[in-house]
Amino acid sequence: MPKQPLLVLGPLMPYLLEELEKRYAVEKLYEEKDALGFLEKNASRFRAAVTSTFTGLKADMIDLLTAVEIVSSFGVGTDSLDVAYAEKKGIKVANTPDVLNEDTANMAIVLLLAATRDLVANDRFVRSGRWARGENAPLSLGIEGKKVGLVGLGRIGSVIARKLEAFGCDVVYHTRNRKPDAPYTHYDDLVAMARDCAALIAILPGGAATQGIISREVLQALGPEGTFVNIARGTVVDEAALVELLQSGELGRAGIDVFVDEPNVPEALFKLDNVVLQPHMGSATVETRKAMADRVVSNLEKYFAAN
Ligand code: 8YV
Repeated sequence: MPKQPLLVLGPLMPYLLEELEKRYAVEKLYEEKDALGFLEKNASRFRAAVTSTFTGLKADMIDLLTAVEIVSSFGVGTDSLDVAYAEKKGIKVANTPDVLNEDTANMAIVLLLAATRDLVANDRFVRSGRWARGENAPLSLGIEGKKVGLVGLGRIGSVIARKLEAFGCDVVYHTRNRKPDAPYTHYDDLVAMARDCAALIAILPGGAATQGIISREVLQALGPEGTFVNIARGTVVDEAALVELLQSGELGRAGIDVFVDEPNVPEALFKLDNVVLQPHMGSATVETRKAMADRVVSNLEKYFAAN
């Protein structure tokens, strides 16, 4: 049987590409000099395509994928994928949920602990020789018994909540609608939750509906003793306010894995000791990225087995 043609829209990790090439006749759109011309001539040959949260899937691309029935995306986030338009065009969009929950949740916990314990600043303190010269690092903050607010309580948020309980934290959450099965206190009002909490963790989807939901007012309510952690999307927070309030100390500390214009990070953050920065590493472990890749493949396999 000739292999099913498969269109890959953007660069993928080598393991995933190898697994796809074992099963499909892979063609890489991003290597075509004239992608538009290529699609005009060849789109009718492709029933399936692969993309990622990084490459995305916009309406203009969907219009060019004239014969595509399924797009399998690497990543759980769909904010860069026009899922509604694709489904309107009868195209199924599949992502990679669940397999990244634990490692992404661990990144939230790592950033919370690293920020509250000034881990990176104290590492620099030692490397600078200041400790050896007799200086002492300032005391940092504990999280035991503290109220920690989750902005979002989906698959990853629920795993973070479970891990926070193991650290003796009092978990509360804010979502548009209360989750009847959630054993935690729900806050309708995000500012009120920030005021009551020692730390806020953003773990909600990106996109227009959540744009800037963590506003200047929310960050100010969290305050000089508060810590903000973001492993969701840069767009969910007012990034300019975040930078200003960390500089002025009106917001105590932050641990940030995602930014509005990745990989470009506001340089003002580089000089600050009260912020821990990561290059969007939430799911970036060998184990989890392999599991995500396997999920991209199994999404396609399941589709073709049934169609
Ligand atoms: C992605 C992520 O893997 O899954 C998501 O939504 O943000 C990450 O896990 C990363 O963006 C690579 O595309």
